[in-house]
Amino acid sequence: MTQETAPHIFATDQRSHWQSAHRGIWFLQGSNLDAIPTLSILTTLWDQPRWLEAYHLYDDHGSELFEAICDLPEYYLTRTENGILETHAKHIIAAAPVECIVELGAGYSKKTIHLLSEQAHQRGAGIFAPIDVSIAGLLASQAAAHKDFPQIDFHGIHARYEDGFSAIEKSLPTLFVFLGSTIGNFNQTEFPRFFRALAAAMGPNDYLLLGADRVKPVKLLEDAYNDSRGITAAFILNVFRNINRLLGGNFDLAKMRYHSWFNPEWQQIEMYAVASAAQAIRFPEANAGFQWLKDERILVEISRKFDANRLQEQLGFFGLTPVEHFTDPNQWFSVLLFRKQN
Ligand code: AVI
Repeated sequence: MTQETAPHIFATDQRSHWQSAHRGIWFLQGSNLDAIPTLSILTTLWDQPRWLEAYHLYDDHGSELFEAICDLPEYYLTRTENGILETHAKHIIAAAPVECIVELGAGYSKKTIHLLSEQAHQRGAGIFAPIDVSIAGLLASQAAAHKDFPQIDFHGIHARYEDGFSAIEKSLPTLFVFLGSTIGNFNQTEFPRFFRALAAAMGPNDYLLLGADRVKPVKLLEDAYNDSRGITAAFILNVFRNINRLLGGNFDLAKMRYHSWFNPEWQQIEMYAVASAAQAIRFPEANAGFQWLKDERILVEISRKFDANRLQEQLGFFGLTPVEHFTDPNQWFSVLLFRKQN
């Protein structure tokens, strides 16, 4: 633990709650990111249909598998969004005159480099504050940022999105960046809850840059989530290995298979684990269990696909005004810039 004072990116009444774990990396005192999410897992597995919250997918192995997904030929999302950012970073940074860039769920911040590079070029200085629950990801982006952008101050925020963005000083002109179409993984309850909290945390004239995958021909969508190398299947089924580890469960990965499809009515890819044989699931530590019937599905993740105009209208209800819409030549993906109303 170092004895640094929390920087001015945090609101005055928040500063005393943040401590630095490593130099330039901050965490919220008293928050326990390692708390075992027993209640979430047990509750949703007892729902009908059974389902899981997507964040359980990202243990260390899950995070590695997701990085591998991003490089798959079928998974057009990452390279398409990266191309949009590379082409339009100059315009985005010129349109958003900010001092600070806060990235939500930054991972290794690979795509954000285009924005940092323009910030350094156009303004000669700035602050980069990625928020992530992975300390490894934050340390990697810190090392990269120090090396490539010494003129940009780095403050990594080791926290859940909401704890992180709610602590940012409202008078600091900030661009919040939420890429990768991660909003697509939020369900109908999580989506408004997230935007209500984010909009409330934004100061007047702050900006939001949002990456959103668009509705497109079904074959392209379904191939992106059912790759020929089986990496997506491994990523989705790995959640049960994680649950076994966290809760002492006995899911048998050899007795389940991956199934995904595009649900046209809900405009979302749905990713399931299907029991290929009946399994008596037990969680001895919680004194609980259920019978997972043959062919019964557990919904592990959804990935919603958007209509960019409707999304802009929806965010308008949260006080976010559309500023610009950037897309790729195929119009597969949208990067949307919004401004918080005064
Ligand atoms: C992180 N998220 C935006 C990915 C997606 O495309 O919905 C997660 C993913 N799941 C399977 N493949 C990729």
